[in-house]
Amino acid sequence: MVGHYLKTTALALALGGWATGAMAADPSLDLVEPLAEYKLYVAENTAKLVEDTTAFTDAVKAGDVEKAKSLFAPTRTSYEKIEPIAELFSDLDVSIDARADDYEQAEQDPDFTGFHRIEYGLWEQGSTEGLAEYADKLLADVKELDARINGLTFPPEVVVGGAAVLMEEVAATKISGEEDRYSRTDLWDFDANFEGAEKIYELLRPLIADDEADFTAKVDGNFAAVDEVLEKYRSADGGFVSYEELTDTDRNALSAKVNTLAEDLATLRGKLGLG
Ligand SMILES: [Cu+2]
Repeated sequence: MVGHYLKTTALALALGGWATGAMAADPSLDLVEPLAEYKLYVAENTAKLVEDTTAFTDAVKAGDVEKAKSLFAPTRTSYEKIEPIAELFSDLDVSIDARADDYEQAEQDPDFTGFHRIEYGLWEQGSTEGLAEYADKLLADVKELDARINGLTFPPEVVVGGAAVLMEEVAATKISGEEDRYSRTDLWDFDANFEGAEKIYELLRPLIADDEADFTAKVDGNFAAVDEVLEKYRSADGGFVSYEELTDTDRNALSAKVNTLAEDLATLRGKLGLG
């Protein structure tokens, strides 16, 4: 019954936008409110992304390598927080956040753009030479993303599924340190990815807490365990030390917890009656 009710609500959402949620008899069973709140969270992050990317690309264009390097990781966090729903803007995800391996000529490929292209220039080449066009493109792309969010429909199954998919990606590929390979700022991204996935979980948690107490206790515990590992690697400025400092023991611990989180979060859709 609960499942059926939620499915109906989800369908109404997908078909009719936000207003239909007002029909809900029991607001605690309603996905509309958490999804609306999640949309706000995303919008806050894209607004911050525009602000931070403006400062970052200004530094790149001013030729200030050190300043640009110092702004790289913190600028990315607001993007990494909304990565669970990146499939809703996959074209921009490619131009903003793709890796060199996605291109035939890797770093030399003219189509390789975005944060990681600039990261390559700053760390591998130690220069901002030739980066101005990538800076302009990156800023235009994040502005486009920010402008799109308001008009974007957030299908509940994508939001709920996205948290699990992102945890899977962290466990399968990001854990190898492939994302920020030139700057070694991967721990910043991990932290933001966990925060973004946890945000979704926390917004939905009240809907299942009564019926699934063992499940929520387990997921809560695994998020806390991940946090505990990451906290060991905090730097004095509130950021994170280089990914190279992560010990094998901690890498394995992280990997195990993230795998479990991915598996557990993958069952959330079913628990919420989303097919
Ligand atoms: Cu990313």
